[in-house]
Amino acid sequence: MGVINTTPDSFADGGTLYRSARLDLDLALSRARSMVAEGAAILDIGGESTRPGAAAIGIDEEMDRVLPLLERIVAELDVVVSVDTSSPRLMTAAAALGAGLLNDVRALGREGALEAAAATGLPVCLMHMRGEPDTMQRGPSYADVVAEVEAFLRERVAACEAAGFTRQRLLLDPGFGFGKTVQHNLQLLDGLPRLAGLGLPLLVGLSRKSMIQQLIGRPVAERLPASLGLAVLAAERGAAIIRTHDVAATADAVAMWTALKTVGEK
Ligand code: 7PM
Repeated sequence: MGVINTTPDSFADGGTLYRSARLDLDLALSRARSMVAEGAAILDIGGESTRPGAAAIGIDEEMDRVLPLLERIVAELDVVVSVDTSSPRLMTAAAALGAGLLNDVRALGREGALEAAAATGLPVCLMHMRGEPDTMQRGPSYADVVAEVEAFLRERVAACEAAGFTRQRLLLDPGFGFGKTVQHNLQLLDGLPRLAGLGLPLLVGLSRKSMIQQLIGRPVAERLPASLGLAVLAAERGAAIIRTHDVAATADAVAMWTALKTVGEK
């Protein structure tokens, strides 16, 4: 899953897709095109910055950042487009324009989101987040982070099934960095097999995240090697979808893991 950040402050690529005050559509589309060429099966586009401390933006601004790009990608590229949003209105609009996956960092927790997502018929990624982006990194604490994330995801799956979702429409994500310390992130990475035990595909987002800075002091521009290591570690522990800013490099790293996994199967 390739990440196309359409937020001006997107930390991982420094808002490079914003040239004028508005998102440069052509630039974003060429980035989408190259990610598909590099092997991305899914492109994730999101308009809301979920940077710790980020101020929430209005729904109109979020729609404005996402929908024009979604339309262009659907029209011009052969790829599943995931829309990273918690907003029911945007979920409905995105599905109508050809989105193939809804990616909600709030696991359909917003008012109306469960019903709106169910009505789209689309698959949904349910991610765990503790609190809200503007405060989630202020001393998050858990008795047992893996158990608590598992329980949260189990509850969200049950809520989705009660709203009419079939299980095969659901993906789970522990939400690395969303209300977690470095230790929590490492415990969750080590505990992925337990989350895989829920029997649903796991999506993980570790690419260029701040745990790399906290563990080995790398600035954003120098986090690719560690991100590749984390991608392979996650694959080894059961991740089915790797969310990354660096598609070609990640595809190659995971291809080596896959080759080893399938050794002797020829
Ligand atoms: C600031 C902080 C900017 C964090 C961007 C981010 C995930 C996601 C994001 C994830 C799923 C980033 C994140 N992370 N969706 N959206 N899982 N499902 O690193 O880990 O892009 S935004």
